[in-house]
Amino acid sequence: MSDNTKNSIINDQPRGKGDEVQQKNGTATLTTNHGVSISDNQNSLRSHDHGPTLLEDFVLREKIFHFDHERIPERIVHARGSGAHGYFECTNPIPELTMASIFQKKGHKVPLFARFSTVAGEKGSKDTPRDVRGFAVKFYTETGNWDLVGNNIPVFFIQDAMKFPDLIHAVKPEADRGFPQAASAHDTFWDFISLMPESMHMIMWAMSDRAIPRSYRMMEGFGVHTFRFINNQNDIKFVKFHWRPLLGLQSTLWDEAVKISGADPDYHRRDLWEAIHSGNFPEWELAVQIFDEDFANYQEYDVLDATKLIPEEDVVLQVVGRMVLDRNPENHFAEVEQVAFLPTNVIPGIDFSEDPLLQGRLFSYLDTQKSRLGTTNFHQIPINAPRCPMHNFQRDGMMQTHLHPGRASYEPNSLDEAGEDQGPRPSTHGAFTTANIKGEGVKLRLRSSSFADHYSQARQFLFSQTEAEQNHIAAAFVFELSKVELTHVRLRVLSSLRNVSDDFAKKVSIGLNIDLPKKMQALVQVKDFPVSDKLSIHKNPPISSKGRCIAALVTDGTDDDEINNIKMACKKAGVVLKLIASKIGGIELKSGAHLNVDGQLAGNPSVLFDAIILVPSAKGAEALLKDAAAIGFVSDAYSHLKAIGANTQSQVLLKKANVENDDFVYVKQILSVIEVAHQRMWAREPFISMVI
Ligand code: HDD
Repeated sequence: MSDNTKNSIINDQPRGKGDEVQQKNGTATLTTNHGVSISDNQNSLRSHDHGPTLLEDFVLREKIFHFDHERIPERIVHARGSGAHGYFECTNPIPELTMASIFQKKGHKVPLFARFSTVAGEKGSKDTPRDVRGFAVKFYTETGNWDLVGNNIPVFFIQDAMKFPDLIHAVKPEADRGFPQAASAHDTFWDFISLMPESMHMIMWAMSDRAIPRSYRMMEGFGVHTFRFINNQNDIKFVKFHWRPLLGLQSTLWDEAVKISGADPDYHRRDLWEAIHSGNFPEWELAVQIFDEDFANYQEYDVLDATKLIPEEDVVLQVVGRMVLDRNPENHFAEVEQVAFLPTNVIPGIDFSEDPLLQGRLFSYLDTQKSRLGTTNFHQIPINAPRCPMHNFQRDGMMQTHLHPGRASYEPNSLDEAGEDQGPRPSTHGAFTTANIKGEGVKLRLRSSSFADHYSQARQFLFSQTEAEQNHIAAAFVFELSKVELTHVRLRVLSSLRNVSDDFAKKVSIGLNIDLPKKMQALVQVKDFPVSDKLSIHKNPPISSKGRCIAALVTDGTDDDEINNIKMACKKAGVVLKLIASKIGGIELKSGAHLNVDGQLAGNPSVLFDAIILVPSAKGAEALLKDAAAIGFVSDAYSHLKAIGANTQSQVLLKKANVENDDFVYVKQILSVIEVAHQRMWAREPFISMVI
């Protein structure tokens, strides 16, 4: 039999917020999904105190039922992502080029939601693998939602959507073993690549530092495909879209990216969240490249081929507006997970091109949203819903949340003649119109011969990089191909690579210590295109340390003035300062005052920061000599080519970490570190790493 006295004691245990307190404070009462208030959220209903749980416990049943169904299928690609709200502001109207509402008036703003992602990894995978990054923006315009669903690399692996499932199957964890996670360094990926020479241009980008960005805030975005603009006179122009980050382009080093994965798998998500949370709103310029049929006809590549780009030197970038991300999501699932991007979401004034990759995408995304979000009514989820009026005769379906009044759910109808609402009607005024493009020919499955040159732009990309960047690309090839177990795959990659550059392929083969195989037959003669400086990160460095993060390593006895000066200088430069000490409880400064710190040394290796400053006391420095985390903190910063500021007391640490003095090791004016936190000392690299 139940012991009522015992039961009441257990039920009355403190729960943080008691019912009366909740009511007095105006806190909402806990209810079921159907609005019935719940008195006890700790105990299920049982037949007696040691008895079985009763079937009638609808509160328990509903809670567990809902929990069991919390997950929805993750995205097939781009599963791992982070997002934020913001706005787009038109800075340079272009009504002469397009009737798109957002480009008509200077200062005109529309809200938007952006989502950045990796491609290959699953939803819970790390943020910093070597991978392409998704760069998707949903503009909620007054003429409908426009989704620009791009990447941080301006070209793609394949030319035709027909190959997309194969590409993704090849890069995802291998079918039998289920690994590796979020990595391209494995047999099936490189097997596919070696058999698809069209991927070589994209592969050069994927092996470059573009694929290991420092932050979502510091990468470019590209619409990749050629699109069309249409103006009010029905004039048509080709257009390519580019996002340029105000903080400049910046990447990590490979060894750094690997270590960040362990130290903080959420590195990019946290970075974006914290920047917005602290009011440092990330910003990008939106620029367009405009060209016409004539220009397209005279290029040595096809502008409808997504494995090709148009160098900025050939068609200048015209800035039309800016995107500012100024609000973090309130609920990751409701917003970042449920946001559904559709390349088919275009607005009047913007139209597709016949790029066969884009054409395939136009099918794919609608399908995937239904399978992920479970209903054709996914557009009613708040993050996906247009912010402009929306009327049609589509009805019902699973999870219908709109109540459509009236008798008619068809068009045409004549209910107005009976005095009833006839519902919406098509209108030519400002409506979406497809560009009138003439086409003729024979129905076929064939790739145009203008898509045949797979190597010339790959070569152009390679030779547009600095020596250090080329070395990084070679090192990435060596790393990835060293993980490949099938010898014939390695050889086939090298034989294809010889078409990009014999010297470069030789360099990689030396790194692998294997003989260079015969050159793969290219479909057409490889050409030498002029170098394009805009393709290099190092040739277009960020202009200031704004938005970067510096760590100051402190110990008991650290000088108060030193810390205060660092704090002030960081604030002035717009640099985030994190104080790191051996223990999270903080330190006692030289003056005896207590100093709170932001992180514990063991959990905050220097890979998480753009530069470091060492300001221990003499006694503190001696103690740190016995701490591997402290030595690693210094030696990693040095080998990752970062600026190091070190006060006199910390010289012993530099010595123990084998740091050699150079222009980026500041032992006198340690505050100088703050001005160069966005830079890396490339000249140091040949001395400390096995660059090829
Ligand atoms: Fe895709 C998601 C970008 C080719 C099929 N893609 C997805 C996302 C981005 C891109 C950024 C994530 C959007 C988000 O944050 O939710 N995809 C690209 C780019 C491509 C590209 C720049 C080539 C230029 N994609 C591509 C092809 C196909 C797909 C050729 C299929 C034929 N992509 C998908 C998808 C995804 C997707 C399976 C997965 C989740 C989703 O759509 O919403 O439908």
